[in-house]
Amino acid sequence: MNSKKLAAEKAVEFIEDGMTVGLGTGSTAYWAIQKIGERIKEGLSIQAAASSVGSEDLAKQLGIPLIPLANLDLIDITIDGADEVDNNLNLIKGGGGALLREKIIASNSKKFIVIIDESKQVDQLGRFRLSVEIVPFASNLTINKLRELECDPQVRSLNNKPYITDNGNLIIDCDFGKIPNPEALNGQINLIPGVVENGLFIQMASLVVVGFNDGAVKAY
Ligand code: ABF
Repeated sequence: MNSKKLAAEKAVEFIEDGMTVGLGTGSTAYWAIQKIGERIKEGLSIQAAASSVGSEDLAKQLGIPLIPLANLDLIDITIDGADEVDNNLNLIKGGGGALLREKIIASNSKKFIVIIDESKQVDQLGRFRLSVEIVPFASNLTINKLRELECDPQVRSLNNKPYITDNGNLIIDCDFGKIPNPEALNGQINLIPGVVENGLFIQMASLVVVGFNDGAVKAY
């Protein structure tokens, strides 16, 4: 049973005609975009904004009408994955490298639905390294400031080169261990000059839809 697909398809049921829809990024959001594409073929009329170049390309292939982020005022509903979700609806996102656009879209959405498989549920955030997007031109200085927060910062790489985001920035993956106060850490990180955004999404989710390996789907 594909638990990511189950959660994604459940979330897509919330989309109605006329809505502006935020498209997430990653292997769970992939299934949501596929399902939206199917519903468009059946007559659903929406416009969508993508959180990454990858999701934009997929949406184009599926005939989903797109609107540039710069032209948007408000998004009705956004459906996106996460790397971890705790019991207070706090998230770690950013494993896919699209956290900046994802956070902008989520924070401008009337409803933000997070879709996960059961492995992403945690009691306390921090098992997954926290991604921090930084501007590249002063990277060592910014990384030193992150290190002062005691997190073992590592520059993300792809094919032996630094990974560059859709926005031309670097991703620093930081191991904070368990994060007892995500809200405070979010503030501390974003106060560092050179940091663009980090992957902590504090109580932004309206609904979490979880797919289970046995075929169950639960929302809370
Ligand atoms: C995006 O994709 C990210 O914010 C998150 O890092 C990742 C989740 O990945 P997947 O759905 O592929 O497990 O939503």
